[in-house]
Amino acid sequence: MPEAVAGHGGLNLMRPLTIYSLLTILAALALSAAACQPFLAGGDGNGGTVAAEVVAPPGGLVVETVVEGLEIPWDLAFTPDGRILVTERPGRIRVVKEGLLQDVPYATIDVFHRSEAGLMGIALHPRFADNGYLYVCYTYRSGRDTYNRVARLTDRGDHAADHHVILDGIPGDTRHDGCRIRFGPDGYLYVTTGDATDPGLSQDLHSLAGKVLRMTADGDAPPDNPFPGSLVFTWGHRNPQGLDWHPETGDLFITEHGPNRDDEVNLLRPGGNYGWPEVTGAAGDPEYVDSVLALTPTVAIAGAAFVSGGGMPASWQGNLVFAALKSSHLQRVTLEPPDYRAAASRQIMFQGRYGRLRAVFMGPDGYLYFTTSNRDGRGSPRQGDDRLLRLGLP
Ligand SMILES: [Ca+2]
Repeated sequence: MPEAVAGHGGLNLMRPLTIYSLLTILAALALSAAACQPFLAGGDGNGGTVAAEVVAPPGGLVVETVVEGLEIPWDLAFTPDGRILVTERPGRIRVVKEGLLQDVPYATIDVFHRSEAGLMGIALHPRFADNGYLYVCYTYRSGRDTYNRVARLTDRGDHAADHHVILDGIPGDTRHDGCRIRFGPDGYLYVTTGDATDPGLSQDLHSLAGKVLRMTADGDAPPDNPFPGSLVFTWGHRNPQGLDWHPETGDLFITEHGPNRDDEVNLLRPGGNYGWPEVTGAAGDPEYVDSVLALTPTVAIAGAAFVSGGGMPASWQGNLVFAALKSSHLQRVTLEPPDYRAAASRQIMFQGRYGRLRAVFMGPDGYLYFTTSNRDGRGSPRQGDDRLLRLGLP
């Protein structure tokens, strides 16, 4: 017998069924509405109203497992001679040679591995083929204090040696350590730093925390940095962990973890203040730079890369792909021509299929590489985790 008003305590099979049916109908309505209305308007620079379309794994593309059995792979680098270097957060650089993950680490680094902290970014010097220089960013302890640093290593074939610190004393903590590092088209090294859970530091131009830093390969300030003599390129960041340049325009974009709202994709303008902790997303305050895209609810936005290469479809070229840790997906953002500075549409892919995803990297072979992060203490490890995966045309 149906019950008009649900009471507590009574055994009633009808009620859950009814609610379930109602939810099913609502979900179906939502799906059909989404299908009829593919995307909200983009390109108005309002930083975050572009709706995401959840799509099945893209037709024609395949995902291959490159290697498995990694532990919290955080970042990747491809050497000119075909090796893949993978940082593992506990403090190892692993090497994939001729498709095989070598048992012996390429390098072991003494890091402070706790919660989100540890060994993170890796980048090769633009003239790596000549000088063998590679750079890493990691967390360390000094007394009772926690910091991050950038160090240079030298390739010795099967291993790396000559650990040389180029910048240290970046405020750190067990969370919000930034540490994505990349050499730009201008030959300078860009380093993201987090607020080290002290948000006020992001608004302090004398602190290295909550910034994107720009430096020479020796850790010095380039002559054309926006604040003379300072490494600071942009400020007011919370915890940026993705960084790449648009293949056509050369614009630098970052992804940045928001608090309980507004994960951000930002286009960096030299000297720009991106607002944290005063504002988030696209606040419309002239003192701060609005985000290109803001995601609420947050997805825990992580690594990011622009697509450019023959292993990916023509329609994907110039799209920004980023990984989501918490929401366990890849997201593809199409930017609005002709200047590619506003989001036009976005798609969510592989929802939940591989678990938490962290690094995204455009391989020199034209395929898009990404990594799982299910062994980081916040996921559910599956067989083979963590994995390095490759997405592309068959
Ligand atoms: Ca911001």
